[in-house]
Amino acid sequence: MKQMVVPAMRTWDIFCSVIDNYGDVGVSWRLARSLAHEQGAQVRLWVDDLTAFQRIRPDIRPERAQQSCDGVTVCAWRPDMSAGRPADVVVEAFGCTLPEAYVADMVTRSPPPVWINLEYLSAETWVAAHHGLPSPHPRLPLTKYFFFPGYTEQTGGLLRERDLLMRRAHFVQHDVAAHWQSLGLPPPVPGEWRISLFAYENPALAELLDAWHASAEPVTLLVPEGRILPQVADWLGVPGLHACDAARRGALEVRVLPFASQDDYDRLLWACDLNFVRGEDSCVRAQWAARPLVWQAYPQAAAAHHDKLDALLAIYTASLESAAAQVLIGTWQRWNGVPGAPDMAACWAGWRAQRDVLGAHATVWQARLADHPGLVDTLVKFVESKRSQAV
Ligand code: TRH
Repeated sequence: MKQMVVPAMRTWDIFCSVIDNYGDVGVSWRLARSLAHEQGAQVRLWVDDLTAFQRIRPDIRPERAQQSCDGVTVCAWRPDMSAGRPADVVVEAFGCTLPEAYVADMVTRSPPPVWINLEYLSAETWVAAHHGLPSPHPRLPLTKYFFFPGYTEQTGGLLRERDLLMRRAHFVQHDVAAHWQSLGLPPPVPGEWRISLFAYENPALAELLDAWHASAEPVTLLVPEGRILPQVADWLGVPGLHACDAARRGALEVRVLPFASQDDYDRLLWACDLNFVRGEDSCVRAQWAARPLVWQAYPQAAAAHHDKLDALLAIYTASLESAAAQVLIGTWQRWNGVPGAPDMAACWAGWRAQRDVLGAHATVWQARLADHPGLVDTLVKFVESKRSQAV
């Protein structure tokens, strides 16, 4: 019997519209880069806001219609764009809606491209039931598939470059002191906390800074430029804060860092004892950092993000001993405005008491996540299965 030959899917078009912040382009970029590096794919990444992209990848030139970056062809997604022949695989990141003309061109390919809608990450249990579902186009002979990242094998997995854990382990062993030096900081003194803070505006910030101000151990707070800075400045009683500013109040030293490249931000997460992260991508990176984290979910209407918060808390704390779990849950809830959560003074006392337990758990959690296949491998397998059905 003749074996069916499935054409290789070498070309990928990834479309990303930047709504606000950096998560959408951050995730799309990681996906594009890994497909090119690890799968030998020819990837075009279409982004409608290259200035936002440049923040996380400083060598991007926003004025260019097309440029090559780390093996990926980065294209400006403009209303007048002409993409030419659609790729073998088309990824619509976060339901960004493809250009109509491009969709019309997809029909002219036989078989048509495999069309993926890459969804937002959530640990909620409904995700497994929705992962991989088809959505036929209402008029055209095209099917779009919903691909959900997630924390279980019933989902699309988490983005993780193949060499990520190795690079991190090498950094932790050899490069942390040099990293602090590059940020203008001495090595930490015994007992000191080095904490990174990446956050949206947050009403719980002042009481958290109060707790660190009064802390028994020194706290060095590293704040990359961003939306939280005006609130930090208010608390310090200064008119404003800029990159490289520093201030000390009690046990707390605040250092403002220039917004880093994505790769440098990873290194900051690896180096710190505790990371406050927000949104989606930094939350995952903090988990790969094997350091304790406090997550601020992207705020949604009717507090829908509290369900996401609860879902991640449930799996993250499932095997954590009760006292440490209570500290983590209380802090995440307070940081996300969940009514009835303990105040930050109580939370911080808990962190001090549970420091070792929470630190060890972060390592265990990272290893557990690493047992699952990564998102890129899972996506490629999924796409191959859809293509073989189509030929
Ligand atoms: O920027 P975000 O708040 O993005 C959010 C979320 O992704 C949310 O799900 C989405 O709906 C909303 O945007 C529109 O948080 P996130 O996802 O952590 O993305 C931040 C990116 O910025 C991440 O890739 C890390 C990167 N980063 C740097 O490159 N340098 C830095 O100094 C910092 C602080 C972050």
